[in-house]
Amino acid sequence: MKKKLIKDTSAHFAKLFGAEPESVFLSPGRINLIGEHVDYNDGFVLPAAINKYLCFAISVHDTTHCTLVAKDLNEAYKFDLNDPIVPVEKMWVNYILGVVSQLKDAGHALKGFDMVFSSTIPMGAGLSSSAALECGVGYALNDLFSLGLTKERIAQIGQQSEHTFVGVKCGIMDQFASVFGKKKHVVELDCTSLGYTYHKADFDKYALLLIDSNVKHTHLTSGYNVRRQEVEHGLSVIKKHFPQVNTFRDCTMEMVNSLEQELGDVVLRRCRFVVGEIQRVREAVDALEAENFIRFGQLMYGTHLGLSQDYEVSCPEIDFLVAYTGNIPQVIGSRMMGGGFGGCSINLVEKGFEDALIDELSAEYAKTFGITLKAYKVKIAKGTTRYKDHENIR
Ligand code: GAF
Repeated sequence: MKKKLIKDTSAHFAKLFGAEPESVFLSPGRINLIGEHVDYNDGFVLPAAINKYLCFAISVHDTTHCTLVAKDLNEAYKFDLNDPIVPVEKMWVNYILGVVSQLKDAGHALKGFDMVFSSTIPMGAGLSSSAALECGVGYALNDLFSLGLTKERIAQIGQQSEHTFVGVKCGIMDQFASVFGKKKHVVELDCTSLGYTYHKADFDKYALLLIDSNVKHTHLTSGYNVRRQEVEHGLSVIKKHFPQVNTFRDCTMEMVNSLEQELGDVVLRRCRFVVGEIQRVREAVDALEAENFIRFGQLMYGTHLGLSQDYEVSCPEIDFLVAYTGNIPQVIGSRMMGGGFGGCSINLVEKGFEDALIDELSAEYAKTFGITLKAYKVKIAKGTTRYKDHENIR
């Protein structure tokens, strides 16, 4: 699948530009085991890069012209590096321009380039195709023009691109996972210091299975930014009463509950979720280290409950998919994953039972919602990289 993606992207490049691409880069999507909506709340997260990729075929040249081609959309966009770089109407272009504009503003010397990209990451499924796009472009330009950026900086540039050119005030998790992914490992990321630890993602007799609800989410219209405002307000109230608190990780549930009146029902529940989720990730890491997968799975269900009832970022379709697995003994953990309002659930399922689960869920889901679901058996993969062997693939 990866080789086919590289082959097809390179062939498309050759067809359009009359020569093979000089370089090929791969940038993966991500999953997140636990730690949802806490990356922008100074929490800890446990994501991993997966074997679904955006592939970039690129050649640079001695002009200031750039041509971007989104193969899957059959769309192209041209710009000149000497012109002011501002957001445009085509959303996919903005993820890229946001990166280029930051590099330009930082005084990096860029040259013109032609780029074709294509993807095996399903769009709108909560697998962070946008972070893969931003980080893939940042990584490729850093490599091609020897800009000397660290991987951390590339992730931050990706995040910033989303803030300024797309308008989603996302945290750093997706970009970090895409760039720092390691085969067969999850990344425990401290979202305050950006310190990280890899843990073996070996769930013994359990496999990771993503169930795509086929309910498309877009964070912009879905209230992601509203959640951020709500918790920022909540934290400012907590800090006023508890001066020892700097971030949510300093808060206890008792502190939050003591401010019920002033926070009001909605903000109270948002803050409760955040405090609980930060705690759950700590426990989940311990459970993973102790190979207590049953406990890990219970924590996943706990996260889902909080996301659904307190943070209110789930949807009836995903709630159904998660609740249904509660009656299936071969599933030990399930929850909505990512920003929410649609997308995928992530499940820990006994190996060998995945297909039976997919069949059963598909039938029940179609009966209830009239929607066909998709399932992805993902593997944990390496982060953004230059693909060295592309010439041998064709
Ligand atoms: C989206 C965001 F982009 C991430 O930063 C993160 O907040 C996630 O939603 C929720 O955990 O994917």
